[in-house]
Amino acid sequence: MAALNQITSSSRSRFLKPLASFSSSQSLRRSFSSPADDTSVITVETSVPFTGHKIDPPSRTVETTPKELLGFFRDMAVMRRMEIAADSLYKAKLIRGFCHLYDGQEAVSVGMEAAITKKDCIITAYRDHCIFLGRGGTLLESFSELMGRQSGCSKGKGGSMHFYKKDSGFYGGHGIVGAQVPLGCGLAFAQKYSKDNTVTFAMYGDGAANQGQLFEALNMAALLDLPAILVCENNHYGMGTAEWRAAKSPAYYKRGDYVPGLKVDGMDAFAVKQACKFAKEYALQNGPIILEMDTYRYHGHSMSDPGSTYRTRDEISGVRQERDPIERIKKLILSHELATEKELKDAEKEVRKEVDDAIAQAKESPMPDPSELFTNVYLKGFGVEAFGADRKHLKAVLP
Ligand SMILES: Cc1ncc(C[n+]2csc(CCOP(=O)(O)OP(=O)(O)O)c2C)c(N)n1
Ligand SMILES: [Mg+2]
Repeated sequence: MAALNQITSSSRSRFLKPLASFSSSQSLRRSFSSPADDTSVITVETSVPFTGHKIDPPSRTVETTPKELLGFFRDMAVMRRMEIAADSLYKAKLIRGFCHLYDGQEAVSVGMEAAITKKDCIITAYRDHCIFLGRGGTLLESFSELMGRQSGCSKGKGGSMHFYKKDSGFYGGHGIVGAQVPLGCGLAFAQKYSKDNTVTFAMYGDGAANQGQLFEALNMAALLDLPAILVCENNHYGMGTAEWRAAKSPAYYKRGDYVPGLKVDGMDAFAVKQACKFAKEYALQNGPIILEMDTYRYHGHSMSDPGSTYRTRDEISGVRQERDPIERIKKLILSHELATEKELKDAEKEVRKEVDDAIAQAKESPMPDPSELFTNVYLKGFGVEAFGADRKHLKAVLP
């Protein structure tokens, strides 16, 4: 029962380490009486059955371990706290520009990572902070990027919407609604071409699901049997527009027509894990598949949206009470007696401290040098030239 205490006490500089390395580290092994304990098999049922479109859905029974359960709790607690802290930093004007928070949707990232490897690729839209953490990014890189500092994952030049981590298969971080889906299919094309047995998860929202480019990309992916998994994170709103006002059919898992799909409880990390494992196997053999993750965002669309004009407070608090992804995992931990309530509370306190420490460290990092303004924009030596309006007068050769 001392599991969580020991997890927390061993995590002094957690903000410098990626999530995955934390949850699989020696600290957990020390928490149990024998090394076999933290990997002993626990069987859980998903909250609701999967619903399939043109495919038989996987089983609701999912295998896990104490180590995974505690890791899920911890990783989601870090994500939640990071987003809440980002909200405060924004209000204090330390984060500027666009900022879209992910709290409520954490189970999608955590469940997906549990089913795949860092050789698989992920690409997403602008709600990208927690996806980056899930891929192994650190709190320090995240807060630095949010505050436009040099130690950010995009050297402080991308900001909230442009987090990247290519060394573990994270390709951003995109602000144009839906545009990441064709790019994701391109990644899947490269994976098929190089025969490396990996897949791409291209994530998009329910609003983006109505975009034409998504269907064009899906058509090509299906023609070429690309290992592309289209993940529709259905949080039920595109900005302030409810799904039913924007979509004639909000059954997004069916919207691929000839491409099979699966509807998944995106608030249940184990359902997400099961669905992503299933989808990866399917996509490697057969080509694209759609996963609709039924999820919810607690914050408004972005920082300029209080999030309460187009939905009721009761709706938000109802989801928190009934479906919260962290509470679900907490209940499982308690029912399997892997930790006590107090240990979980202590772990949350420790997470808070790690987040605060990371923010303090990020504030120490300088802003990018002005000379960085034109770096990483054009590839050097490609002869990019800027002409005047008449297209004749050469104005500048860009670096
Ligand atoms: C092509 C394009 N059109 C419009 C916008 C403005 N816009 C930004 S986010 C958004 C809503 C997208 O909602 P959804 O796909 O459900 O994603 P969520 O924000 O819910 O995660 C819109 C319309 C944009 N960024 N790009
Ligand atoms: Mg949405």
